[in-house]
Amino acid sequence: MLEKIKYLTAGESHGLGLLGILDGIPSGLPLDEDYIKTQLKRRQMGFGRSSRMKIESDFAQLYCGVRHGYTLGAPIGLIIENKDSKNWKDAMSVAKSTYNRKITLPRPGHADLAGIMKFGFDDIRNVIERSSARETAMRVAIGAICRKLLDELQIDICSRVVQIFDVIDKSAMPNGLTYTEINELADQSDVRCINKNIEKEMIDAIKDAKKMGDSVGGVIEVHCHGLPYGLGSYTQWNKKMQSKISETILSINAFKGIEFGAGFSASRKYGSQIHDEINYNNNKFTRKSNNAGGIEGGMTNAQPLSMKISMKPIPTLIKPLDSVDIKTKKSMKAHKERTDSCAVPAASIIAENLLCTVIADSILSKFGGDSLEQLKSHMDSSAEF
Ligand code: EPS
Repeated sequence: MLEKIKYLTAGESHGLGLLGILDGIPSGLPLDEDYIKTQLKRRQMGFGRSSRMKIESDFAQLYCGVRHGYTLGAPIGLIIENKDSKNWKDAMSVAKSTYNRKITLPRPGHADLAGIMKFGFDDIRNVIERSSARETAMRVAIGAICRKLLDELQIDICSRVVQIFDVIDKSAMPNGLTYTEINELADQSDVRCINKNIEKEMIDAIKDAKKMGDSVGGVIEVHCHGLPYGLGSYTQWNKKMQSKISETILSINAFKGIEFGAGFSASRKYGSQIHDEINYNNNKFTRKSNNAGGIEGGMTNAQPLSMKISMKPIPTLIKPLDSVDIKTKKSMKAHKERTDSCAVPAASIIAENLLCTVIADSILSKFGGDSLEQLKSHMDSSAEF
């Protein structure tokens, strides 16, 4: 659970828009809508997205909490308009309406069946609207504000796609590039794959899935550089850094697994092969490797944080699976509508920005400060990192 940063989102996929409130950002952080827009634009890219991404050009209006380009230390309010809502006026009317088209065929893998059972609905549209990954647009906007705070502290985040379906990019993270440069390289690719030899195969895998009316998932890597020792803590179960990160990352739609550093592969190795030996050079502890992925004992260890996350294929299928009509109980094919055949590249951007909420929260918990200036001076006067 986050301790210092609090946020909530609201909004339906085809309603008027998405709302967000972010609390806990110190005063004095330079912030403008263009900075957030850059991250929102990155989220909309990627081969395999549906035509919805052509309708939307996501823009988060900074509604409050910012004055003359600087945060006030007050809650920050955000609004993202759903441009598509004009096509859904009757279907999504807040007031009573004569609109009576109900969706009754739950999609396996989506929130549909459990959602109607939970809330007692007879129309799956009521579930689809809020369970849609459209909501992540607002979370990216919120994450982008946290990212801006991290920029000021020279903490960088990058990501790349390393697998789509069964096409795997086994190349190591390139040496000698900054995280900004890695993101630039990934952003130039339609699938955010920085290995040009593999990129085309990934695109072909998405094309094949689309042709078959199917969808594909994949695996992404996210890295964070510039962290001090001791974010998170071994002293209590819910303070451990990997728990905090996992809680947030696994809340992203369709994300199914996370591993840190060598992750699952460590279970096939001897301890002597996997733990990162310690050296001391130029007044600093250094490591010969980073198999721990930057976390030991639930705390950051001043090495780059590194994780892999797997995303399942999106459950809306143009060639739908078997389902049962919730009203008639007759076997039917599941509901289908406009869908993405792959959203893994977009998901990597969501993961990057949501990781920023956790890192910003942990930095604020450790160092404190009501203003950016105070936070910076607390960090400067703290121990080596
Ligand atoms: C999304 C908007 C949605 C989907 C996608 C994410 O647009 P629409 O439902 O109007 O086509 O493209 O949602 C899902 C993948 C899902 O399963 O709900 C977006 O803005 O990211």
